[in-house]
Amino acid sequence: MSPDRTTHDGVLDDTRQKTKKPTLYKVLLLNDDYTTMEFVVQILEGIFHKTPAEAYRIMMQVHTKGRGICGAYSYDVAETKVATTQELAKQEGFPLQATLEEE
Ligand code: TYC
Repeated sequence: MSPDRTTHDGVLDDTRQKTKKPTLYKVLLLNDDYTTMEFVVQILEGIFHKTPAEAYRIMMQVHTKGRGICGAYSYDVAETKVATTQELAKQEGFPLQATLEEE
C-alpha cells in the first residue's frame, strides 16, 4: 500500500493533495507622456487599494521603467480592473493603458 492511500470498508481513498493553484494574472500599468502622476496615484489607491505611499512608489516605477505591477488577481478580477482603469482614464481624456500578464 502506498503511503498516500488508506483503506476503510474495502475502499481505496487517494489522499494525495490535489490542491489546484488558481492561475493569477498580473495587472500592469504602462507609462505615457500625458497621464498625470496624480491621476495614476488616484487609480492605484482607488482601483488597486494601495496605500498612498505604495501608490506613489508604483507610479514612479512605471514612470521611470516604463511599466509596473499593480497586483495579481484571478482572471475576472484582473480584467475588470484593467477595464475600469481604462474607462476612468478615457473619461478624463488620458491615454493611460493597463494590461494583463499571466503570472
Ligand atoms: N509619465 C507621466 C508623466 O510624466 C506619469 C505616468 C506615470 C503616466 C505612470 C502613466 O502609468 C503611468 N506625467
